[in-house]
Amino acid sequence: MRFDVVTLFSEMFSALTKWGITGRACEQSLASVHLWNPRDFCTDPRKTVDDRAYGGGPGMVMMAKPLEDAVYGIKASHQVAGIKSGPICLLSPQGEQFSQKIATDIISYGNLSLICGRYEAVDQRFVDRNVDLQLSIGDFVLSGGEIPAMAMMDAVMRLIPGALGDGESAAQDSFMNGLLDYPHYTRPEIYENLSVPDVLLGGHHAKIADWRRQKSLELTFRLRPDLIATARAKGLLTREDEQFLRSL
Ligand code: 4H7
Repeated sequence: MRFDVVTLFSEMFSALTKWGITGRACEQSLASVHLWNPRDFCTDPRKTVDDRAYGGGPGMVMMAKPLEDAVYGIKASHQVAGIKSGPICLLSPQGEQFSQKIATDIISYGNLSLICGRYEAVDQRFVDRNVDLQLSIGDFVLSGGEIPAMAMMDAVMRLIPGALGDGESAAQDSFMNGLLDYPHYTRPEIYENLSVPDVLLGGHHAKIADWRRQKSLELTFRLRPDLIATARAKGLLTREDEQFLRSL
């Protein structure tokens, strides 16, 4: 999976490329992150990437030209590599809500380009001419698109075959089955007078699986009833699941 990221702050991406599961995926070349600085595409000596907003108001606007030239650079580089360019995505508070479903869709594109906005906004003409989709990680405003880009890239990288180690499985991740995760426990068996549920100590694997499934269902029912409705509509709930839900 290849990511091309247009950002004024390329160093931020070492948080993703140097650490943990995403760092390992990059090291093993299961994922690659290509960073593009719009400043490198400026032609003026000052390397200007922002300017005041037409119509007035506070804050600066990212200029269309350096961003568009960076996108042309990305597309030329895809051509050299002999790959078809995937979607160009702007991380934006106005975007469609990112989800596990979208993460699985992105994997199938093979490559994705991410545009990270800074300052007050991005010139709309760059968006209209170059951006295929806008994604948001939630209803809040950030100073830049870098953190949303990294959040999305992390979610996508976990889905690359081989990116997770033996102990980790994307298929078992919460949300892959449409439900919230069940509670987890590790040593010690008693912590501050609180014990681990008996069933987890018994070694009866079928009983443990049933308990975990029921905890997932119960938590999802109480905290995110909307997810139960969606899982039901997708046929992800068994007759036993439905019977258990009725008992709550
Ligand atoms: C595109 C356009 C994503 C990107 C405008 C990005 C939240 C999210 C950004 C802006 C983002 C999200 C620039 C508008 C900074 C606000 C103060 C970057 N914020 N910004 N301004 N929810 N900001 O996914």
